[in-house]
Amino acid sequence: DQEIALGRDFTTLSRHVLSHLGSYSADAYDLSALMSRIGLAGKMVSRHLSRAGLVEDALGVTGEVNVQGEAVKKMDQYANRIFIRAFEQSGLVCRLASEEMEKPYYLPENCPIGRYTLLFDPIDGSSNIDANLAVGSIFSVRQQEGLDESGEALDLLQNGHKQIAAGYILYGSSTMLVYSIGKGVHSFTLDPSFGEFVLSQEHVRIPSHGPTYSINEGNFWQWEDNIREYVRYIHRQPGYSARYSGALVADIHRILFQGGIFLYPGMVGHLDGKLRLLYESAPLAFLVTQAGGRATTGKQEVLDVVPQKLHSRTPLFIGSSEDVALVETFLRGEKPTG
Ligand code: P6P
Repeated sequence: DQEIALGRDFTTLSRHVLSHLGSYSADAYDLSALMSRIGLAGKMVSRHLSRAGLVEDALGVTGEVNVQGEAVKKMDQYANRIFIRAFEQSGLVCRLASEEMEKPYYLPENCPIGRYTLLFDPIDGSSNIDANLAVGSIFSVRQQEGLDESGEALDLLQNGHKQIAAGYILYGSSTMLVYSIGKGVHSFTLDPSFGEFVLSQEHVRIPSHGPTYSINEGNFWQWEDNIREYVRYIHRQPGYSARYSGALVADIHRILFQGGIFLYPGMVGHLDGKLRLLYESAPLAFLVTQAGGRATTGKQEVLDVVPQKLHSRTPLFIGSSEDVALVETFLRGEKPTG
């Protein structure tokens, strides 16, 4: 009723973070302010995407390859700049690392040590934009350790348990922000009528099994044989549906809420697969694990992987615990019993 709606409308992102941290310490306020800046960036990316086809300099509607290629790059770079601008003069984040930047970007006014580092993929699945399909942003927050005078950001080359917060923004039929600060997974929906992310679900739990398997079967002959055996097995099982959107965030969102598994295996010539660890697989592994699911590279838990480089890739098998366990059975060269 009205009271419930009022309560929900006033559970904004920043207030939710504070309430879940259960304290009003400086750290809690910083993290709360950081999350609301991420929400601000998400609102701005969402607005730009919704006008992409109309705003001349965003996406060429002519569809010529060079314009589209350039336009998609423009959108990726535009979204990248939005995230950077969101943290200028914030005092919170000294360093940003993203798929769009070879080297980390430093905010001099917040450095030499501005507490946090934001790792992000500003637009994940950007090839979907000119098809007007869902895309997402993925973010991960880590504590900056040391002054990073070399600019090599070596303190980022640590495992995913170092993440303080992680989540994504899904620009779909509605714009949703799903995040965790290590105290469960919570989802917010952008209410465009007053431009706020409003709490839609607390303590999201992924089902232990689900009907969706999400993999690009166009790569069938590039996979190792155990993965082909797994997919042939799934084809013979009743009750599975193949869903693959080309945008990781959209596929993971479906699986987080309905159960199932997303797979991006290694391939011939790309044994580490395609997805980046620090700002794609690790934040999503943090989130799915917090919701009671699992994420593995096939050899180890994604959260345990120590990257060699900022843009290291890993294979990714992520989703419902039972469905991840089934893939692991095939990866061991075994067949499921029963
Ligand atoms: P493929 C988008 O380029 C992306 O990084 C993810 O969002 C998506 O899941 C994957 O790559 C799609 O890759 O090789 O299946 O087109």
